[in-house]
Order: sequence, then C-alpha cells, then structure tokens
Amino acid sequence: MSYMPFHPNPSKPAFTPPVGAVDAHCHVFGPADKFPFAPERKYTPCDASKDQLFALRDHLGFSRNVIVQATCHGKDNRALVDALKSAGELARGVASVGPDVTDAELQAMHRAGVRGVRFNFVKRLVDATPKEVFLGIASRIAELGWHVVVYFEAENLEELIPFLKEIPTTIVVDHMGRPDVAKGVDHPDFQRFVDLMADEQKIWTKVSCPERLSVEGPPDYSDVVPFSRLLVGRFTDRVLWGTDWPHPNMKSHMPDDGKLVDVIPNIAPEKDQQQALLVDNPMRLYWS
Ligand code: 0GY
Repeated sequence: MSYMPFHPNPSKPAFTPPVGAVDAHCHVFGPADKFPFAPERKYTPCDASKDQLFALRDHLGFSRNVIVQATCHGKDNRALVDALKSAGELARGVASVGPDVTDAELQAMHRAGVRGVRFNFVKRLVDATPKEVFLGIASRIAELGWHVVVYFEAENLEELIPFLKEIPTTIVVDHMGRPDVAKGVDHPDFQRFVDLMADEQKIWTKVSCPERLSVEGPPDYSDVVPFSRLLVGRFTDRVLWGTDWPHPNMKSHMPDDGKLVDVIPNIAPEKDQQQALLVDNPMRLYWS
C-alpha cells in the first residue's frame, strides 16, 4: 500500500496547551537527499523535515519537542541529531543504537540533546534484536542518565515483563503498550499493563496515538479515551503525550494534528493533569 503523507494543513486546536508544553513523541524523516533512509528499513516515508516539525509545534501552541528516532532511519541518527542541534534547548532526542556504538558517539549525542534509546519489538518495523544486546546497551546508557523507550504490542507484554524488570533505567512505553481497544479497559491484556505500572515505579507511558489504536476513528477517537484517561488519572506523574507527527504507516486515515490536540482535555480533564502530562513530566525526564 502506498505511503500516506502527513496532513497538509492541520486545524488550529480549540484547546490551548499550558505554557511550555512538550510534544514528547514525534519524528523527522530525511530530507532523503541529505539524510538517506536506512537500507534495512521496512517502509519508505515522505520527507518530514525539522523545519516542518518546528512550524507544526508553533501552530499547535507547543514549545518543545522530543524527537524519536524512527525505524526508517535505522541506527543512523544524523537527521535526528541535526534537528536537535537546530532546536537547541527546544528539543531533546531518543536515538536508536547498536552494541557497537562507541562511548564517544554516545557522548556526542548527549551534547546534541539525546536523553534516551528506543528498543523496538514491533515485527513489522524491525528485525529482532536479542534481549541481551538491549540489556548491554541499557547498562551503558544508564551511566549517562538516559532512559529506555520501548515499543511493543499488547500481545507481547507478558513475555517482555521479565526483560522490562531487568532494565536499570526509567522505561517509557510507547502508545500505552498498544492495547486492542475493542477489548475494553477491563480486559486482562490492558489490566496487565496497568498492574505493571502500579508495581514498577520506573515505568512511564505515552498516552499517544489514538489514531493508531482507534476503531471508531477521528475526530474524537472516543474508543481510545478511556484507556488514556485511566492511565493519566492513576499515574499522573508518569505519563507523556505526543503527536506522533508525521504519523508513519497510517493506513486508515491521516489525522489532523489540531484535532489530536483537542483530544487532550478528554484524556486529562483536570488542569493539574494537563500541567503534569504536557509540561512537568517531560521537563523532569528530558530537561532536568
Ligand atoms: C511510531 C509508530 C510507528 C513507527 C515507528 O519508528 C518507527 O518507524 O515508530 C508505527 O508504524 O507504528 O511511534 O511512530
């Protein structure tokens, strides 16, 4: 299926984010003539440049970005680092590295604003990496004060729990562990994730990507809201939010980023929840 480009002119959100709000999950792609996509990639996206990302940030009323290395760039973090250097204090990054990364490379990425690495278990996006390799990387980046971002799908959580417990750093789980929202919040699969967050104070999550999880679809993504709202309510100081711009691999529809921002007051109805989700939590994890 052909690759869907991001929304050309997202609406202005009705919701005004608190001052200093952080979009804590977004990507840059290319431009391919300057930063070619990785040969081992599983998809080829459209270009989505740092300048387009920063323009979207301003348009949506946000102040900062956490830019996450996407699998189409493999372990070549140059596009990410270039965007971080342009943004200065207004962006931080999450890289993808292999066991052969040198200490000097990690330190250079740290100076550019990288504060984490991403471990990806989604089979349609990456070839598998042995858990021992990830644990070796985790112990090295722990020394830099970085954390680990993990991306997996709900059916893989049970098998991953011992591995997650072994990781010595804070862990951020992408997109709530990708629950099957048709099963409802009370289903054991989602409850397993809630229980894990209750047991493990080091586990955070991004209450992001309603557009990927929803069956009902835009603009309200109302079938995803109970999942995000439960996590925001119970773990208010361990949740992050992001646009996921430029929304790689969307098939059903391309979200209007302004409408995604308008979901926030439904998942975080209280002002103090909005402040934690959008400002205090990401600032503590990425800027302190
Ligand atoms: C996301 C989701 C996806 C892609 C990637 O790194 C990536 O390529 O994360 C996806 O296809 O579900 O978080 O951007």
